[in-house]
Amino acid sequence: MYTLYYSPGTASMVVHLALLEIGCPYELVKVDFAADEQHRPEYLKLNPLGRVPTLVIDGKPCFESTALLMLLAERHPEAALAPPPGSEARPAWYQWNVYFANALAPAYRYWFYPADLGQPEHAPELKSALRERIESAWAVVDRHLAERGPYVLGERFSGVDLLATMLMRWSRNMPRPATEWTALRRLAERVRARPSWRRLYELEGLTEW
Ligand SMILES: N[C@@H](CCC(=O)N[C@@H](CS)C(=O)NCC(=O)O)C(=O)O
Repeated sequence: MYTLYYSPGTASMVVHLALLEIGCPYELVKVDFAADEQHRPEYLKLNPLGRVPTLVIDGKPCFESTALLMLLAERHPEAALAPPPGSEARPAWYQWNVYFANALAPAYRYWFYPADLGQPEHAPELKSALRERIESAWAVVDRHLAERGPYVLGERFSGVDLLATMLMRWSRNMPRPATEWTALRRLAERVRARPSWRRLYELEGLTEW
C-alpha cells in the first residue's frame, strides 16, 4: 500500500502520475504549503528535508521524486514504465532519469527557491546563469528527441517522459518555456494526452498547463 504526500503541481506530480499509470491503490495526503505543513514536526519525521514528495511504502517513508519514479517502475514491471533490466533500452532509462534529476531539477529548485542560497531574491547575474543552465539542458534533450524521439527512450513511452513533462511544465512562465523547442513540445503534447495526466489534473485541481 502506498501513501503519497503531495502538493499540487510540484515534484510530487511525477510520482502521482506513475501511480496513476500503474493503476494500483494509493492514498493521497495533501501537504499545505500555505500553512507550512511541510515543516511541521510530524511531517519532518517522514521527510527530514521538509519537501514533497514523500511516498510511504508499506509503512516506510521514502523521498526524492526521481528515485520514487524508478522504484515504482521496478515494483510494477507490468506497467512497463521502464525497459526491463538487461534490455537494450535500460542504460538510457538510467541515463535520462539521472540527467533530469541532476542537470535540470536542481537548477529549477534554485530558480524558484532563492532562499536556498540565503537570498530573498536572486541577483540578476545569478538569475541569468540559472536560466542559461536550464535552457542549455533543455536544448540537449530537444536535440536528442529530434534525432531519436519522439519519446525520451525512442519509440516507446516510459516513466521518464512523465518526469520530462513535469519539468517542462515548470518552465511555462519562465522567459523561454521548454515547449518553445519543437521536439520538446511534441513530447509534452503526447504526455498531456494520456489519461494519467488528465486524471492528475482532476485529482490535484490543476488548471494551467
Ligand atoms: N529533489 C527533490 C526536490 C523536492 C522539492 O524541492 N519539492 C518542493 C516542491 S517542487 C517542495 O517541497 N517545496 C517546499 C519547500 O521547500 O518548502 C525531489 O525531486 O523530490
